[in-house]
Amino acid sequence: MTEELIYTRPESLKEKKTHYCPGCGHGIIHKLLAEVMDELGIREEAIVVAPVGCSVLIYDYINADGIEAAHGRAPAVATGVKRVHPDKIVISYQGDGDLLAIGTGETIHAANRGENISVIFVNNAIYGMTGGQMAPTTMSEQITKTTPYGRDVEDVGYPIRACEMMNTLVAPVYIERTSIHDVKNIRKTKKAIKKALQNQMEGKGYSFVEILSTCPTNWGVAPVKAAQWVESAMVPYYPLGVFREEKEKI
Ligand SMILES: Cc1ncc(C[n+]2csc(CCOP(=O)(O)OP(=O)(O)O)c2C)c(N)n1
Ligand code: SF4
Repeated sequence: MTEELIYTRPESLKEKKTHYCPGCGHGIIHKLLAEVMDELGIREEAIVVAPVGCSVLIYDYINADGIEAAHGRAPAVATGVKRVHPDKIVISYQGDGDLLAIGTGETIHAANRGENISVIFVNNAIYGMTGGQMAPTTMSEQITKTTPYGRDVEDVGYPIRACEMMNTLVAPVYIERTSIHDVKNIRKTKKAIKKALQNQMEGKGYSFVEILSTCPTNWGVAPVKAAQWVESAMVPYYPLGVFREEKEKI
């Protein structure tokens, strides 16, 4: 009997034991990013901007150059890196606390300037790293450490839909929301990441991929339940799909 090797670790992914919790979406998304980098042959051209949050250690996993930004400042750092090194492929990888709380200003203005960068936004509806506080994307009535009776939208506002907000801007060329709650959607997510990187390689401009993800630990559920909750609670409020595929004509 001959044995066929059907899976190998992408070259762009380091051989490193994961620090992520079981069922965390970050590990899946890192692997997709690494696979896409291999497929596009850009491992040596890529510069990954690490956020503050659980994925701060992305530079321990992705086998490419990287730079760490202060909390929320990844789009500003990515802008600087890309402008100094226009031939590099600059990827800003951020969570919801990073991108949509402390970094909202940087996020909107980098998108509005149409920087030729690719932003991967991991929306797990909570602050993972710091122990599960409410994020801007926390769902209505969702229990977190800072909303023990559920998110009261009258008190703290409604969860922010990042893609819809981005879609009000003229400059972005590509805006899509995907999810990693099942295999079909993991595959779609990979395609979206690829498109965002290809756009940059072709000099098209700013691409934004929001990925609905899981944080079983801070949601207080097992991994399978976490994936089900993404589908049943998050997807209806955060609809999946392409919001923009090319620059809006004005
Ligand atoms: C200016 C600043 N404010 C707050 C913090 C504390 N802090 C570190 S990570 C984090 C939350 C990160 O959550 P998110 O971006 O959603 O990423 P996740 O851990 O869920 O992947 C916070 C509030 C900080 N490091 N710097
Ligand atoms: S706390 Fe949440 S986001 Fe952080 S590693 Fe664990 S599951 Fe992932």
